[in-house]
Formats: sequence, C-alpha cells, structure tokens
Amino acid sequence: MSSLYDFLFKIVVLGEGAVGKTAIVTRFSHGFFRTDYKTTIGSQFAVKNVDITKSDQSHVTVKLQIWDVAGQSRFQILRPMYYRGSSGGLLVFDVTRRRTFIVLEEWLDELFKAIGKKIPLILVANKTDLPDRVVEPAEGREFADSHGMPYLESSAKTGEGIVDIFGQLANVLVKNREKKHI
Ligand code: G3D
Ligand code: MG
Repeated sequence: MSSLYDFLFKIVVLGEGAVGKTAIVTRFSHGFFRTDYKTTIGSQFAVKNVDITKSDQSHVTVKLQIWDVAGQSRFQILRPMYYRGSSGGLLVFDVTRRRTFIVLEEWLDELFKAIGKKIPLILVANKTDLPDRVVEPAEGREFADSHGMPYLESSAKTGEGIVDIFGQLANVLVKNREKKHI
C-alpha cells in the first residue's frame, strides 16, 4: 500500500482541568509520564498510528490526531472550534475528585452543541493508581451505560489501560466508517 495509514480520525479529549487529559495523551503518544509540562493553554494535538486487527483478521493502520483541549472554564469560548470535525472522543474524569464526575454531562452538552451530532466516545476513569479514590467503578459504568459508551479505567502514571483506550476507540471508528461505505 502506498499510504502510511488506512484511516485518519480526529479525536478530542474532554474533561475538567487536571483530570489527566494531557498526561493520557502524552503517555500514549510518547510512552512516558511527566509532571513538569505546563497546563494546556487553548489546545494542542498529538498524532499517533494504531494498528487494528479487523474481524476478518486483516490489519489496518489508523492514524489518530488527538486533540487535547484545555479544560479550564476560561477556555470555554475557544473549545467549540477545536471540537469541529472530530470523529470520536474520550470523556475523562478523575476518580479522586467527585466533581469531575458530576460535570460529565456538561461536557457532553458542550461537545454536542458544537458539532451537532453524537460521536463515539469512551468514558475514562483516570488516576486509578491513587489510594484516595472516591468514584467507584459501578458509578462510572452506570453513567457510561446510560449514554451508550464503553467504560475504561486508566492510570497515566503507571500506563495501565492507556493503549487499550485508544485501541478500542480506533476500532469503533473504523467500524463506523466502513458501515457508511456499504
Ligand atoms: P489535564 O490535562 O486534564 O488538565 P494533566 O491534566 O494531564 O495536566 O494532569 C493534572 C495533574 O494530574 C498532573 O499533576 C499530573 O501529573 C497528574 N496526573 C495525571 N494523570 C495521573 C494519573 O493517572 N495518576 C496520578 N497519580 N496522577 C496523574 P501535577 O502535580 O503535575 O499538576
Ligand atoms: Mg492539559
């Protein structure tokens, strides 16, 4: 094949400030966790290829353009611009801060208003390495079920769950795209 990838998708990473959006994207795209990066200003994106094995056992390469959007309210006015054209996303909360879980609905609204349709999302419960967890898996799963999205847990610090999150999202996006072309 002449191209370096079979599919290209823009995905957005949403959630309150400090839930770990930048840490998740950095861990996935560069393979490390660092604590000295600056708070995301506005938005930035990373690019990474993911290999998917389809149900017929064929392989495809999916290029993900991952937009890490600033969660702080002062960036609210800018965010819709970054959401446009996205095919899917990650909705992230911090299991040690209940507030970040309670506001998930607002993030869904903001995204939906900006792009005018539903797109595949994965609910990501991050910071599972920390001992002071307050949001239980059952609560996360219930929210995810009620919105028809998968629920996955992660720690950007240890790397647990990170590759799986992007792999699952890429899989769903490829399936969706192929359905449209039948
Ligand atoms: P954001 O992009 O959603 O705003 P960041 O969040 O990725 O900037 O992360 C916010 C803080 O949480 C950072 O700490 C980061 O190191 C920490 N963090 C992110 N993910 C995890 C995780 O899975 N486990 C733990 N223990 N910490 C995490 P600092 O102290 O640098 O502000
Ligand atoms: Mg950030």
